[in-house]
Amino acid sequence: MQIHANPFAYEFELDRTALVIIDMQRDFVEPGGFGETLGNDVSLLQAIVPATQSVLHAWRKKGGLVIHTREAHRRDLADCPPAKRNRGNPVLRIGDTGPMGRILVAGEPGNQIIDALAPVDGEIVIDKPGKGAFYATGLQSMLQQRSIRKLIFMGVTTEVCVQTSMREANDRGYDCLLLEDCTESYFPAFKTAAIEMIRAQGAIVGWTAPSTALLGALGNH
Ligand code: TIU
Repeated sequence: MQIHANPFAYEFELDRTALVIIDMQRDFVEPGGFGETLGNDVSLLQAIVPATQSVLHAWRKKGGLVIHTREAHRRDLADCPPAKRNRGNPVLRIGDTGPMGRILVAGEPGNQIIDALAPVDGEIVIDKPGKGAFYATGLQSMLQQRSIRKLIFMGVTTEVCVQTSMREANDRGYDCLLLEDCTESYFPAFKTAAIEMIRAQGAIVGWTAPSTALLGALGNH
C-alpha cells in the first residue's frame, strides 16, 4: 500500500506494519491525572479521540497488529528514577494519590486507556517507565518476532512520548509514519514544530500524513 504523506509517499505492507497508539490513558486525557498535575489543560487532547478511533477501527477491520502503550510505573516505584519523580513542582507527584488513584501507577484507574480506544483481545499493551516505548520494555523483541518493519503512530503527547518513541524506532531501523490529526500536545506550537522536525531533511525521523490518507488506502474513506 502507498499513501500520500510528507515529505513523500509512505509505503507499507499491512502484515509488516503495526499501529502504535501512545499513552491514550486517562492520566493524560482526563482531569485529575498526571497531565493536569503538571499544570496542563487536558481538554486539548480530547479533540483527537474521534479521528484516532476511526483509524483504530479501520486498522482492526483489516486485521492489522495494534500496539497500545501506557506510561506506567510499578506500585513500589522501583522503576521510577528519583530524578523523574522529583522534577519540577507538580501538584501531585508520581505515586501520590489523586482523584483517579495513584498518579502514573500501573493498575490505577487513571492509568487505564480511555474507553473509546480500549484494547481488545489480541492487541499488545506495553507498560513503559520512560517517555520512549522501547526503553526498558519488550517492544523491540515483540516487533522482531512478528517481522514488523514499519510503525504508524498516534497518541500523546506529540513532542514528548510520541516523538521520543519515533526517534527510538527510527534508530532501530523502522520506517515511521505519524498521523497528524491523531496526535496532540498541551502546547499547539510544539505539535506543529514536532511534525515539521520529524519530516524535515527528507524524513529524518519519519513521515507525517492526515488520517484520511491512511483511511483512504485502507478503503475506509
Ligand atoms: N508531559 C507530557 O507532555 N507528556 C508526558 O509526560 N508523557 C507522554 O507524552 N505520554
